[in-house]
Amino acid sequence: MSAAALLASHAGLWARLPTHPFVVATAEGSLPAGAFDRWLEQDHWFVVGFRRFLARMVELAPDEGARDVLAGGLGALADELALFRSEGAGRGLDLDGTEPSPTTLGYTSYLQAAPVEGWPVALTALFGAEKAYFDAWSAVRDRGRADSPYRPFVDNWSSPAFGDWVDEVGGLVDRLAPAPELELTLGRVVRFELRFWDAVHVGETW
Ligand code: MP5
Repeated sequence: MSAAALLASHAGLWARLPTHPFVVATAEGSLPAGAFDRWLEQDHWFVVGFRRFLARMVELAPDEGARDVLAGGLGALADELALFRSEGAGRGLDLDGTEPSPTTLGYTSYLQAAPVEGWPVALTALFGAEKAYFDAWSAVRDRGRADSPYRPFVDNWSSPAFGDWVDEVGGLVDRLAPAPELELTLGRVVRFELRFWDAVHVGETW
């Protein structure tokens, strides 16, 4: 199942990622500080959950080539968590003292449960989450101001190195046999991504 065909099967939903109000406001520099703080807290929880999912996927990989690709992503997550912690501390946030929101917990729980469905479904979910962030933050970079206070985050998810890694993961997706559940999985992931932006934008609470 080509990664491009999978993305095309949800082109309408996918197009809403780079035009989401949170993403647009981040690019324009008009995002209220409180909304960015909420994103920082919640994305920190996302990455905490995602790292456990990725580690499970390293274990599940069907061959050493695929395992090399996925294991190559783990180091970047340690750097991301360090960036969240230093930026959070600079903004007076106590990240560990917050709770993941219902949407964050729902999304990370969905990802962590995906390996139970097998490698094709779980790999599709992993690819969708990473590709969604690359596309959204690349849009921020393209539209955004060079002096944006969010530059370290923009650079992290729109960098050529991250883009190359997402393409490598897409190359693993290309090797999957087509199956209806892969389209279903990608659709769920993109809807979770949109919900995630909604939740941090409006400030979802329990
Ligand atoms: C990613 C993320 C990218 N950080 N947050 C959400 C809501 N979706 C995708 O994942 P990673 O592991 O930070 O590259």
